[in-house]
Amino acid sequence: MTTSRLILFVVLFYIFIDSSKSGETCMGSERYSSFLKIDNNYYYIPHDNKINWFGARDTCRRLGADLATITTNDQLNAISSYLLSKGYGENDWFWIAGNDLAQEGNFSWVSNGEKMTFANWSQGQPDNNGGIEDCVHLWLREGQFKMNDWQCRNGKAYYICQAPEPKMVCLWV
Ligand SMILES: [Ca+2]
Ligand SMILES: [Ca+2]
Repeated sequence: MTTSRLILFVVLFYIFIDSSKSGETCMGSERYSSFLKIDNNYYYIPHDNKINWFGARDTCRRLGADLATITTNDQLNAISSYLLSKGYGENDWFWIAGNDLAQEGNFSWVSNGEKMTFANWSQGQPDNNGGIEDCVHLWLREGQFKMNDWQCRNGKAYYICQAPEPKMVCLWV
């Protein structure tokens, strides 16, 4: 065995040991994907299909996570910078956990039930347009990803899941 092959073998062996520590095994056509660490939080931001807010929340919950709860400007800036670095633009909208489903105009986080004490709304929002906008998403406005209220059921967007700790998930591919 040459030295380079030996090194490759050792590296693969440690990758195997490391992945087996998670206690999860992806089956068949599934593959692992990890939550991204952005600033001090862990996110999963798929960019495949657009779904409504309820579907987005269900998907996050199935992954042991929830829709993202953004409580500081630093956290929003970190997410916004990441999305901009990936080239996402004005047509890429991302659901987060904010909503005023329980009481019009009183926004809270579905993830923990807390009131939304922090928000960075884009200009003129939230406007509850048509009387049916109760779920919050991020969109690129005024050079940064900011918040807008939109239609929970009829609105289709990407979404941001947030996990409380580092996480690997199995995904269908
Ligand atoms: Ca509303
Ligand atoms: Ca709106």
